Amino acid sequence: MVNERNVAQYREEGYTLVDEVVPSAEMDAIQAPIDAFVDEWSKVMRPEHLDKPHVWNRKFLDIASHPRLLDAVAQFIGPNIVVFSTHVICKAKGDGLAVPWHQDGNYWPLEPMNVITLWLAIDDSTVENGCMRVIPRTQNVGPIEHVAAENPETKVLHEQLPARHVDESKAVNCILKRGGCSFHAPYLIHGSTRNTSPKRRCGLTIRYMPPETKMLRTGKLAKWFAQHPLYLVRGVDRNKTNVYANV
Ligand SMILES: O=C(O)CCC(=O)C(=O)O
Repeated sequence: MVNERNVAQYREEGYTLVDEVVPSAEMDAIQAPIDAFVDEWSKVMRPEHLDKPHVWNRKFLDIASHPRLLDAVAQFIGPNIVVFSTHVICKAKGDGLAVPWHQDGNYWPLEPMNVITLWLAIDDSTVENGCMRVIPRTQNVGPIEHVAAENPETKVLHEQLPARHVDESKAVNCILKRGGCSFHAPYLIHGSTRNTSPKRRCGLTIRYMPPETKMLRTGKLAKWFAQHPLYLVRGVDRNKTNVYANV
């Protein structure tokens, strides 16, 4: 479970890793619908790009509302919890794309940028199969302008941070067993390498925020987020900051 040291590490270094947030026996119920979803959709698109599945597949909203995940997230953002977004990033064995170094906050119309990503390991995530990598203590640098990604055909994103902002010698590998989670801050510099190993690497990201974070429907990403629903999955929004879809 998340403990005080995890919370302190998240505040100081912008990330933390927690084993067995979901115990193995309970992971079966989470993994089965994700595997089925990945198998179905990877026939028509790359399985790294399964963005926002919770908006049109109820099972993902149920997973994002799992009491163990919400109990964990509450340690970082408090008792009132909104699901902002989700993404299945599945790197097939032998053929997984890299995620270039980036900051998530660059893409999100949130104010303030108080949001946390929970990355749930659906498979064991190792250096060999392309686990996430983070640069600790970069969470407070604020937004940095991204540039076009090099070799975009090998990458999940088409933008990346300029190399001068990334000190790879400080990178930490987020090695996790299935059911473990990493948590990272919105401006933390992170990415991952390709998966050329014989093992699949699948992760489910869930982006949670407290209701005090407002989702803007204006600005450069207005079109992309115009219809994007928010779900208040635990607690209340006392100030009525956002409008929510039915859970
Ligand atoms: O799954 C990965 O390798 C990268 C995940 C990521 O960039 C994120 O969760 O923001």
